[in-house]
Amino acid sequence: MSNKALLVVDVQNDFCPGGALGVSGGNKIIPVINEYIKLFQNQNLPVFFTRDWHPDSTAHFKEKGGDWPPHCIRNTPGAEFHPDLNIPDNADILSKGVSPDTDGYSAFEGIDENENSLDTLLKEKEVDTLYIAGLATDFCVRFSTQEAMQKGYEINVLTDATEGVDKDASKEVLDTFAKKGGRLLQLDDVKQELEP
Ligand code: VGL
Ligand code: ZN
Repeated sequence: MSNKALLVVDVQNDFCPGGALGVSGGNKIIPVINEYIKLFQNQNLPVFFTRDWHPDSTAHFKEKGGDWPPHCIRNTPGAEFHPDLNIPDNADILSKGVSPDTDGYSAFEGIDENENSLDTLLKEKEVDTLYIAGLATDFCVRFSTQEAMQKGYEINVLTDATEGVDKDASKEVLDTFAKKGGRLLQLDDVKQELEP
């Protein structure tokens, strides 16, 4: 039984340079993420993708008291996954921040097209260990990782496959996870773990 899964958070146009909330260097991690995807696929391990998927008016946006300019409005080009991201046909995609009164920072708030939560899908596949990549280190990756730890998952943050809005804050976020027992890994570490 597989117990490891890859979780790719919010690699969408609006979080990449040129997007509404572009993370500087956000596109540079995509080739590395594609390597992780290949690695997990080759071992028949599940790969999950989240996407920020907001309505056009939401309490998450500044105009309604939130923190952010409009971004990742569902069914717009900014909300699409970055075209360089290799999404396998059998991947599970979870949409989050869908309702007009939530931020949806954590992947665990996401639902798939059948309204299954991430936690349900992970339990179904007997996943107990997550490898987490994506954008942004100091927001959605952080909240997703925190919630995964709270829920009892073993967590590995892929430091060469995540990028933050605030680079110093992102460093601190990673340090905090390491202190709490999460592991910080890079592609070579994961290759050694997964490839027999
Ligand atoms: C995110 C800010 C606003 C993220 C989402 O995916 O990290 N950040 N919405
Ligand atoms: Zn958002």
